[in-house]
Amino acid sequence: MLTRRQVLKRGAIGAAGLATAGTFDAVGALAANPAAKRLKPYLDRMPPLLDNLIDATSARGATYDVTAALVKRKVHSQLPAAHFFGYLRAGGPGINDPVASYIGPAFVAKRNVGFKVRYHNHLAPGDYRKVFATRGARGASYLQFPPHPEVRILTHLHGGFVAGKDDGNPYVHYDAVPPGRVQTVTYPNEQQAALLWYHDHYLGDTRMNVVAGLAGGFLVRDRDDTGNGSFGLPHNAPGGGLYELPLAIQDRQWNADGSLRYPIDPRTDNGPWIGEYFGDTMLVNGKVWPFLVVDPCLYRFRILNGCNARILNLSIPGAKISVIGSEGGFLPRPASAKAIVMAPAERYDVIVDFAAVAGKTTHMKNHAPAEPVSTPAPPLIPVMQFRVNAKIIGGGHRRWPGDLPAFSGDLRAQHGPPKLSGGTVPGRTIALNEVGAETRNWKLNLNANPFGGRENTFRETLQHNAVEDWYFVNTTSDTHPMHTHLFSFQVMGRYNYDAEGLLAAMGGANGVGQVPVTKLKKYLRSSLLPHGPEESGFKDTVKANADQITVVRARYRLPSTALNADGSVRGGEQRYVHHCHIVEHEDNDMMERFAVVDHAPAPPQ
Ligand SMILES: [Cu+2]
Repeated sequence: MLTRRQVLKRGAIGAAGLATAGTFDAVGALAANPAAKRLKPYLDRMPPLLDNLIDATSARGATYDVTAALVKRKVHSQLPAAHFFGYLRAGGPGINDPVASYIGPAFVAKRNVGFKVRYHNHLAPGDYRKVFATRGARGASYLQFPPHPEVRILTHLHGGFVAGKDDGNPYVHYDAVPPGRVQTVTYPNEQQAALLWYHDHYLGDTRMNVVAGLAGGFLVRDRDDTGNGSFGLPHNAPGGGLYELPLAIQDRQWNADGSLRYPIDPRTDNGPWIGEYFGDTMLVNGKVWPFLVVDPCLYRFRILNGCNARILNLSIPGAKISVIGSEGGFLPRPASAKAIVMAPAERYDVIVDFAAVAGKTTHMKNHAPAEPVSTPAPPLIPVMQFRVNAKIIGGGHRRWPGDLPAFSGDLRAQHGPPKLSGGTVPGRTIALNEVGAETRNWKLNLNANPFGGRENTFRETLQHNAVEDWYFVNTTSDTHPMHTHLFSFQVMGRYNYDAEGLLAAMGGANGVGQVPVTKLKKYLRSSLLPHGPEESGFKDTVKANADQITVVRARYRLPSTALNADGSVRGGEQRYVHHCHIVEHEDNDMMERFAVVDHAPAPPQ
């Protein structure tokens, strides 16, 4: 399977090819896909996902079993049921349950209550062909697969503060989990309340495994965020209304037979490859363009951008929106917002007030994000419908929450400005490169070093407990959502810079390598621009925009499961990766290894 990643390039069908779909229709571009046009929106109820939980809040040390298997699900009432990959739990929806969502069970964890999970791979050879049965103008896309494509998986807890061996990353588990095998992990949950998610991370096939359905939610609760109305937050009443709901948003394409459509480059012969996957329908919690009946009061939506590549810009006309949290937990203070721009894997914790639209219908919409965000995605505006009751009938309230819990561990306040703005915090550059865009030799990497095979030893070596700034230097023409495993960070801000000048001076065959931070100074074209108000908390995924250097600050802490009794790093080092979360990019080498050790040299300055 690995040869697929190593051999393939995306060819000429790049981002621009998808955006101007006219020349691409023979192999399944958006314009050539009639299935979406026939689908009537807002026919299907949004699955709340709360009926498929693994409550792990009380059983310290318990073990839960989750099985990845071929499932049959129906994503829209006008489409037949079709095959997906699903994570299943005992007592949850079965293999053949058209009503259920393909999204996996949501774990509910409690801070400092650890547990184990066994992820079983029950996917069989040939299951790719059952999911990706695209019949395009040039035949079936499954002809691109080898005759017996084995489905390997590797489950990563995104946002999880875990030891390297429990992380589910290709630095530790390069060969992933073959069919019939089990991945056993320990989640200590030594972290603040937040919405995490688990999803596949098998290098080279992540984009297929995720688009096929291998993802689920993971909610951490703590003293501040009990889920029972702490801080006046909307919550789910037992037997009553549901006021705290996950919204997992994903774009997908479909064939008329209800099966997934993944447009392909016809010139490849060992698996479908495109530069970015953009859908022409939007799903929330596993249903296409669903509706949700709401009361005219406050809701708490835990929004996940679960798309492979699409950057969302979400708004709800008539409703008042306030962002209270991001990937790492609550913000220091709520941030009111007209729209929320979310790249793949970003999560926002949002309060929405429907009072002003009582008795009416409103919609969540997705408009093209404004600059400096840059994305080749074709437009896809409708997301979901809200049918607002005239009166509150489920026990909800309209009392806007007051102060959020005290914000702790603020690295921004404690350590001053970044080095390039006169500060003293050590910095490290991570250069984002795209070489030969729109050509057959298209390739991506970080720091001029493609992730490559297991023989690649290039990595960032980080000292346990050190505080550092990372400078994501984007030399490409698009926004990339950069995601760090293990640690969450604070966004310090962004500098505009002269990308062409930097490329001309320091670019090689693989783009720009790891430049000492101080060498970036002469290319800056602005002072440090402030981060958005919704970026004021801790995050694990940040939008690194084109023509900008995005600075984030982190402390490289490790969980107890990665430390010896004397506080030293277990095994001498703990291994992780960081990468772009456009899944097609992550599969195409835009990923880098890092290790946390007891004593590391300072980064090049
Ligand atoms: Cu990317």
